Amino acid sequence: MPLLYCRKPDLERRQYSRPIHFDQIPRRSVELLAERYEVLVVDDSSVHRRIVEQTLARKSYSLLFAQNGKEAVKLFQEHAPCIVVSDWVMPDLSGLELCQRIRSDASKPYTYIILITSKHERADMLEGLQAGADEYLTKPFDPEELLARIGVGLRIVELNRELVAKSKKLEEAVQTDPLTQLPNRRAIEKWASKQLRGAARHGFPFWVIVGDIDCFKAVNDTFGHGAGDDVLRQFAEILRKNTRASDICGRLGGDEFLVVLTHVNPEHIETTVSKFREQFAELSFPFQGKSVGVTASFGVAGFHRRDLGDFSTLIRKADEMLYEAKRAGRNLVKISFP
Ligand code: GH3
Ligand code: MG
Repeated sequence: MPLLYCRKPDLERRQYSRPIHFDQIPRRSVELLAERYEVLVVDDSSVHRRIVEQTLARKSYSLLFAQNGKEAVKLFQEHAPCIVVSDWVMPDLSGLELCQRIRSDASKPYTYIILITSKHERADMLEGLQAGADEYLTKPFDPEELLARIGVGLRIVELNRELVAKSKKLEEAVQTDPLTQLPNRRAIEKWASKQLRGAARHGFPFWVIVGDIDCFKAVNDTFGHGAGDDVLRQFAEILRKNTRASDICGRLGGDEFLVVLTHVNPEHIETTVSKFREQFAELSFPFQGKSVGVTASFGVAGFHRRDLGDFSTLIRKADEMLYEAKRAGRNLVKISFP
């Protein structure tokens, strides 16, 4: 029998968009906040499950119940509850093994595990903690203590969520160009090196395109740095809207941008890149009461699985093509076919 039953609180569930510190919010809000926390209770004894349920019913947690370890693993995979309150001795999978399974799953946010067991020895407690439990209570447990331990668990879970959210933001920031919000060189290189290995293995077409704004220094010198920034943002927008979600475009630095396209056949690459060039050349910038047009040149290098080249070699090749386009008069696309 898969899921025994799952009790949700009667109160309407509230969504909070960002983590909140417990000590920053009024008491009533703390109660409401509890509703977004799922607590998984695991015990093969229906009597013990009922006792834990009655204790936790004083708070508005979302409760999930499993009557054995296997059910608990299934519910954990589906719900990723932030707190697990588990018995130790169970017929199929013990509480210790459940702890180990939960700790070995790095894809889930941190789960606070409380073991409740009739094992009273100090060695048992140490074994439980070493298996991954955060807390250890012996039966018969004190309901007040269980609630207090869950409170500690929630503080830790909340801090952990905050940390994960902050490090995700930081990770995004170091990989994003602040002016255009496009990925920067570091992000593109990381993504492209992986894709290039895929292209070598599976033989799909892979193109590196370097785009550079023509005479951009003159835009800055004539209309000011703010106008130059507008041009950079518009160029970025054209690249972004013409790049599929499965590909990538970004800013290398200055007025130089990079696009990596995959799965485009050689007979279509010129038309595809010319679309970037044409759309940008069609724009008109209203600078100092004038309507100003700006163009860009593109160098393209293709990869074939026979090649041994790495990503930086491809950028270098695309750069050579870019200089050819500049030499030939600008507002052009030059391609090095693999
Ligand atoms: P070419 O056609 O040969 O590419 O000539 P160019 O003038 O575009 O090339 P150059 O490399 O001489 O000039 C690029 C300019 O881009 C110089 C630099 O001051 C300017 N630049 C670099 N980063 C920024 C930025 O973030 N904002 C603005 N407005 N200008 C920038
Ligand atoms: Mg330039």
